[in-house]
Amino acid sequence: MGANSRTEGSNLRLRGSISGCAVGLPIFVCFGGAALAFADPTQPSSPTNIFAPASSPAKSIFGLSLFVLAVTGAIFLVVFALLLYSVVSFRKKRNDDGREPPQVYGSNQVELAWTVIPVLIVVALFMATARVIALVQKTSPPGNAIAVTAIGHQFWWEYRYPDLGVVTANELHLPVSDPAYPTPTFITLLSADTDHSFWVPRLGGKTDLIPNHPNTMWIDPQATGVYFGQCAQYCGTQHAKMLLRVYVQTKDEFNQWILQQRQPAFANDAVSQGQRTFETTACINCHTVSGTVANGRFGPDLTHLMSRDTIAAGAAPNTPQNLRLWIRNPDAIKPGSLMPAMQLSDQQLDALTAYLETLR
Ligand code: HEC
Ligand SMILES: [Cu+2]
Repeated sequence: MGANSRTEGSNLRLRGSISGCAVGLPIFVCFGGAALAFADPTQPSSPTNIFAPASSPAKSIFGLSLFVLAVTGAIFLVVFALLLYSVVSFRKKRNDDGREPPQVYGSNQVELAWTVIPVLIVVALFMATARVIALVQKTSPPGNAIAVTAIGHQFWWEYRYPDLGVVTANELHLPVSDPAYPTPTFITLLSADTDHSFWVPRLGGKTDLIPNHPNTMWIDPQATGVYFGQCAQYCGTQHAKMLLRVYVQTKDEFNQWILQQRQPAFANDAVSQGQRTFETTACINCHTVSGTVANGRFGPDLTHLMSRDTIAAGAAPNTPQNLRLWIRNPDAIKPGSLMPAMQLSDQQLDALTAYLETLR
């Protein structure tokens, strides 16, 4: 499973720690976990570590969460200390006479203090949050920005680069952004069916993909590498295997990748039998292979299938065995996927796999 199983494992770990906080484990356990997680930001303990941001929006969200954590942590400590003091110091003593202690009513100082201080705290939190929202939701791309349209499908991602003439699926390639001369990527988020959510924790916050309601987000990844994420909105049975992979490359590598993706699929006589099978079955109703009769858009564009490390939105590594298994019975890899098993013979499967293997 290689890199892929790593992602899934770490997603589980991430969720585990979040729900741990939510069900109310002692709060200091969560604080401790958080402190450990960002002990060394250069070495993220997991590829989806929200405490190791690598892009401006993720960094400002991270900074804000630290600020909120510090403020609420300080409130917690003060309140908890006062509570502890009262419980210990005013507990029932053996020589208590049982009479009611003196009652205090209507102190203007106390009333003012506990009204004004919380209001100031809320205002400070509000201002800090509003600042980050304004930055994260910036809508005007600079001239050198990369434009990408991401379309959520049950259960895979379609990526279009309208200015560069490239269409691909599941593995998003972007150039690294030098903080001194940022080249951000502005992503328009659309959905072909239901509600999805684009979440690559190290690059930015979640943004939903909603049918008939285009959303936008931007990221400027500042270090090369592969960033993982996943659809963060329940969109159907295989939502958990709708993984995100973002490949951040140097400018040269990225330009190289774009040039290669622009090429139409080149015909190869050695696999003409597989190509014929592909072009005479329903495959072409759902898949595009540019330069051929296949122009379906229900499933991923297969023109450069072999340039991808995984198939089925990160559900399995892209190996000949997995490809063959996938075409024979997609449910074996991704139960409930929207690609049908086509009841092909072993010989057809071999020919088809050989053909797909040439789509570089
Ligand atoms: C009814 C539409 C439909 C038909 C017919 C169909 N597919 Fe698919 N195919 C899909 C969908 C949808 C996916 C994405 C599944 C997912 O990731 O959840 C897919 C995924 C794939 C993938 C993985 C692509 C990737 O990058 O992840 C391959 C390869 C593939 N199909 C090949 C074929 C072949 C070969 C045929 C014909 C034998 C075929 N498909 C027939 C809908 C279809
Ligand atoms: Cu989804």
